[in-house]
Amino acid sequence: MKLILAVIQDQDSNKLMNALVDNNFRATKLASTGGFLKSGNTTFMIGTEDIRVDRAMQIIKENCRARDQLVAPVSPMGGNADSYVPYPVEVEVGGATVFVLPVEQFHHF
Ligand code: 2BA
Repeated sequence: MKLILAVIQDQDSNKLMNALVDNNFRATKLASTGGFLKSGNTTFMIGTEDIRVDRAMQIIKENCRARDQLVAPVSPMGGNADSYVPYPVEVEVGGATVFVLPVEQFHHF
């Protein structure tokens, strides 16, 4: 068994959850925060048999798309003024960032 952890954008979360449930995957949605943008994103926890990992990955790819997001400049007050960027910078936020972990034990009481 594997545990898939997928960090995705909030905008894609309902679509992804519906697609997973339609394909008989069990998933848990967690509210999370990205360390770089410090804004909300969504983390899916999907427990599944090894042979279904590729299908789950395909569904994630089909339902999550990359978007450009603006990073607001952070005030240099109390920080290092040398690295201060006075204008918003655009970064591309995935798609999805996915980890696949082996599951040692699974219990469902
Ligand atoms: P954030 O940390 O808020 O990062 C958002 C986007 O900012 C990233 O998109 C990337 O394009 C950019 N970025 C992140 N760190 C950067 C840096 N040090 N310098 C320049 N640009 C940077 P994604 O790579 O698609 O990541 C989307 C979200 O996935 C991340 O949100 C974070 O919540 C999660 N994530 C990404 N890599 C991870 C990792 N290795 N471990 C845990 N979570 C991760």
